[in-house]
Amino acid sequence: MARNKIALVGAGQIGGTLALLAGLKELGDIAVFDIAEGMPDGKALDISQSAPVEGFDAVLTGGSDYSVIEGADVVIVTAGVPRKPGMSRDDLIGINTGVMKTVGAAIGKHAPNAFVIVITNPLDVMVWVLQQASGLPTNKVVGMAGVLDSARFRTFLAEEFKVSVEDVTAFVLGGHGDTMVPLVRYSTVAGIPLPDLVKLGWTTQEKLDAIVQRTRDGGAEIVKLLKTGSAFYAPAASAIAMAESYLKDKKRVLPVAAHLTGQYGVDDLYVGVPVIIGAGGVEKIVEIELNAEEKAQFDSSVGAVKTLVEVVKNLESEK
Ligand code: TXD
Repeated sequence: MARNKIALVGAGQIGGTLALLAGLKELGDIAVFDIAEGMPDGKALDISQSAPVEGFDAVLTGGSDYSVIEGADVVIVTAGVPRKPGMSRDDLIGINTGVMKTVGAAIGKHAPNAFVIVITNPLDVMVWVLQQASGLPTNKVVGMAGVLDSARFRTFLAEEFKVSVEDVTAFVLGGHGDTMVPLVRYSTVAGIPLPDLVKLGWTTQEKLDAIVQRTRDGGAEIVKLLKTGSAFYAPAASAIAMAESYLKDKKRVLPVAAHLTGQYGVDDLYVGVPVIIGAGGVEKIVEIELNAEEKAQFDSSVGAVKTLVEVVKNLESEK
């Protein structure tokens, strides 16, 4: 069986980590693209030299010509500008909209059959722009945010409960950003919902509320510490989990930014919801019941995404 090909558009902090992880997991051959000349070639060469030590087989290529992504099975997009301290994700919108249009068109031309995972911020609107520019079907273009947001939630919960991160499941809905909706009653330790653990005295409601807030601010906490960029290890690991579910047809149920056409009362927007990812891309959007409070939070999150999509549409009409 021929190896799969994973193309990474953007070879910065997340792109480089994606290349290393894809190699270590033997997901396939890896093509790295970036406009910074020489840099993707350098990273590809460096990582290929880790292969004999780590014991994986993958051909790594890098370049600044879109021909390197030709025929890719998966494309992961991190191209653009990251946040600096004090900047909101939305400040990035102007620059990154232009980048998404170029990248989307290139994917449509060179990798029209790929499963595309967008990471560039502001996520929910960037994935919308890229899908339109690419002409790829909506079930093959998704955004990565929920896996990362729920991983952050799981990390903090495991720390609080002093249990393995593996036994903590967490559920996060909505847009990526300050309006994300961590769903406490669908989050568990080995199947026991968090509200029950409060009743059992494992934690208090106050502590749980603080963890939810820390999850919402998870990205900013890291930006503040790093000072020169945003998180990259956990974002890369999260996107790789999505790519792996597609390539291996694992049918994992993961929170991703998916294109909604009426589900959750939302039409033609990308918003974070649980989906099944398999060989068909997004094979099913899972619609869960939300109570009034959750629905209100979800709607306000959707409202924030909608506002940004309007900003992009206005950018267009100003031209
Ligand atoms: O949950 C999430 N979705 C995120 C998103 C979590 C963390 C970071 N998130 C966003 O990912 C972040 O706000 C950025 O928009 C992206 C990429 O973050 P990264 O930390 O990898 O940024 P870098 O290191 O600056 O890398 C971006 C690369 C850099 O090498 C540029 O030269 C390149 O993108 N770049 C381009 N590549 C191709 N084509 C174009 N036009 C282009 N413009 C810049």
